Amino acid sequence: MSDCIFCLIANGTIPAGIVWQDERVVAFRDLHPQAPVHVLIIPRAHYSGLDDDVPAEVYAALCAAAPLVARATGVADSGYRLIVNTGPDAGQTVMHLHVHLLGGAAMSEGMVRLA
Ligand code: DGP
Repeated sequence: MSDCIFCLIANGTIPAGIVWQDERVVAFRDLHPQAPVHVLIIPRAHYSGLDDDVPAEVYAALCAAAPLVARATGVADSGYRLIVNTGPDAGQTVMHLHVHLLGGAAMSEGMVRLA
């Protein structure tokens, strides 16, 4: 989608701190980090969120990317948390499916809330 900020990041039009990518998935640093390591993992293809008939292979690619992104950002051994905000009550602000990967410090309750 031409007006989707994450599509523009995925296709290189808008710069972002990309930490890992392959043919299906791009991972980049969140603009407003909630943890020492806060990366967004997105599919290159546009889906607005979990309710957008996302093919199973897209979920597989996102999940498979997570440990590789964790390794690339140095949190694979210390641990990390994955979060998918869905809809207004969860505080989803960008309507392009994305997985938050958080790590780099012991989790506190505050790090769970990403609204
Ligand atoms: P969510 O609340 O789950 O929709 O999270 C969206 C996240 O996207 C939020 O933590 C901030 C981040 N974000 C929004 N715009 C940009 C951007 O232009 N660049 C980057 N790197 N992150 C962005």
